[in-house]
Amino acid sequence: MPKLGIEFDEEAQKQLEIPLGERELYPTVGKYVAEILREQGVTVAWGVPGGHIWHFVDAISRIGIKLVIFGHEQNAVYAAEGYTQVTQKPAVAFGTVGPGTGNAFSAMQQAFLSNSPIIFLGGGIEQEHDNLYNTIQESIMAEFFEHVTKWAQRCFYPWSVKQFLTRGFRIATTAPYGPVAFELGVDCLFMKDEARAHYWGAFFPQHADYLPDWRQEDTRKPIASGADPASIEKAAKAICEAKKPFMILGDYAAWDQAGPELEEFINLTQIPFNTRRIGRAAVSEKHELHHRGFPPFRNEFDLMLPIGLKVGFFDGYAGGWPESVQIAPSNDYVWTYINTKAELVGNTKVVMKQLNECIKKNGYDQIGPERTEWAERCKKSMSEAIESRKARAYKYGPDHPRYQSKDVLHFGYCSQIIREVNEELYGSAVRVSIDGYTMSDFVMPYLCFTRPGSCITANDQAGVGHGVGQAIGASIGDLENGSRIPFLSLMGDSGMCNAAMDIHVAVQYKLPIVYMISNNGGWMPGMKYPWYGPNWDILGDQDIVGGKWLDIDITGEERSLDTRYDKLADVFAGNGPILGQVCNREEKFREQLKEAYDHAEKHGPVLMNCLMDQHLVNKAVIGPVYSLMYVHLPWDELPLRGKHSRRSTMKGFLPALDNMPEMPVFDSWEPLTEEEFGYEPKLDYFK
Ligand SMILES: Cc1ncc(C[n+]2csc(CCOP(=O)(O)OP(=O)(O)O)c2C)c(N)n1
Ligand SMILES: [Mg+2]
Repeated sequence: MPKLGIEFDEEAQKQLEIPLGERELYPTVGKYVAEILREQGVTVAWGVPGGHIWHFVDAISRIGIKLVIFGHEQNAVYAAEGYTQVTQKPAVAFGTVGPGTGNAFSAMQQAFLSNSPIIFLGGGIEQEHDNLYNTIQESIMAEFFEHVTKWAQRCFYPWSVKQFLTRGFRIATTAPYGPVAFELGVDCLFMKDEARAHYWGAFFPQHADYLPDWRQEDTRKPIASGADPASIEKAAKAICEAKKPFMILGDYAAWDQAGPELEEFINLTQIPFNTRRIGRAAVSEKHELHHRGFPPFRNEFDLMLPIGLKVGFFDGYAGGWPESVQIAPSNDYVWTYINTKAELVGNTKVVMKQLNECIKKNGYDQIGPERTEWAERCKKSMSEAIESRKARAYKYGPDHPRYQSKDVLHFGYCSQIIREVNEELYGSAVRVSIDGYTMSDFVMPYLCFTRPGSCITANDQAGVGHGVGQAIGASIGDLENGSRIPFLSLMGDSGMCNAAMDIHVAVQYKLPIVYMISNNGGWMPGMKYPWYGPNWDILGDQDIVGGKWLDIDITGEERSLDTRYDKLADVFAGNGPILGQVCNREEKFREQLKEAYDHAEKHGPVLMNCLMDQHLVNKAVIGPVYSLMYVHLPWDELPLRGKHSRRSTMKGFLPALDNMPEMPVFDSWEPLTEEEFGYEPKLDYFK
């Protein structure tokens, strides 16, 4: 048990020569903050300190809560997110007024979009300066966080802090979950508690008062309730009658820790299921009815069951779905654009229990031959997909002529090897964060997970740079749960440029993280082949490879593949053991990954600088969304691959295309060949 500050220990206070408060401000807001965090079961707080917030940051430490200090607040909030997604406990992050809270913004927005319950504690300025902009670091974070939190509150009175924070934890963990932010500014921190006697609320103290352990032993637990029983009956009947149902487990399958109930449901009903985002592996993906993605015969589905799933952009807004039974953690997760037979609103664990009981009571678990045949077809489809994905990946393996002769790796081959090594060494229990745009496309169908909260992403934020912090938070969450299975953080080189200096935190705590950097020399370099030409030829002369600007030779929108991310290991080595590797030969990749896991498990982080084939691109880049992004580019200036994509995906939207000959979209796994350029690249990217 860590030593507690005197201000938290009434017995120790009695021994003091001069009572607390006679030589220092007491009681303090810091004490209030720390006590609530303790009451809520917080064990770690993530952030960057600063002058305005020392007051509560050191109180948090003195009460026995671990501070994990970052260089950038964005990474601290990402770490809080990784932690909450792995532990399903709310997480606390902090940053100082102005630059600190400003830096946290993007990660807070991500937490909002991914429903991560983060309690952000920030600093604030004294109110009398409002709108003068004449004091240091002036900003009103409660106002700018308003858009990306469930509740952003500027706090003025010390005596309301405890009840505000108590409410904050409740709001953050009420579905849909999400971040809350408290601005604990100078007025609040330095006002004497005794001022309360002169405040009007002193007449009615109870409404602002904090009630210790307000839900008694349940104070730390999210509030959970079930669905309307009549809707349960209706849903169970629809589920029983469906012949070809399919199910998608979303985030709340994980947040609500509904794995056992979901597994029972799947076994009772024999419904094949896919899992998404942190809901991945809410039921292990090794379950025989798990189907990664939809089967090719998805148009035969006759009932869809989205479970705690945000059915948004990345689910095509339910396009092509049959009617559904929606199981949602709150009304906000009931999607009105879905044709719905029944909706069950409540905590996923509780609702699934209700549903299972109803199914058993009515004998709906007597599975007919049609359902059995459906389940068998889906199982077969999954095992065939696993085999064909494997065959496709090996086609681009070490025996492929391109990878025999070039010192680069194919994203697809690496994805298959990651799958195999994760299974061989850890039975697929490795958690993974997905940063790096090109890798995210290739690797997703290859990953196999067995534990909920295993697939950590930027969710709808789709940002880059989150993986560094998320890996740190997730690893610490896993260590708290007693697991030292390494965490695989799939980083793009752009995410590294954004966030990598905070890897020092991973080194300091000897965290078992393998940062695998898919280094393709920039942000989506493969994008130039369909849309810009090998030299970024469509851009202005000052930005094209070979151009001159301020007498500087311009090398296009790329970084050198020789950017040595592995050498950050030397930079950070003073903080603890860290290994850097260069991976550029496919035949060595498997052994290097194993070596990386071994080092991570035994000693600490690893940086795998993987030199990737720059001629590959996320297939979305040649799909309809990017074709629309680049719809402004003149047809005659487009390279061949771009013409093909526009022709096949923008038909109807651009009627002139309809009269042109068919042009199939290129296979995104097939690296661009030299002949395809049509003209010489000015730099030799094949070296
Ligand atoms: C913070 C942030 N800035 C900009 C973007 C826009 N963006 C989307 S993908 C991408 C490139 C990512 O590059 P990298 O991580 O190196 O992956 P690659 O596609 O090169 O494999 C960018 C800049 C973003 N998603 N997030
Ligand atoms: Mg890149």
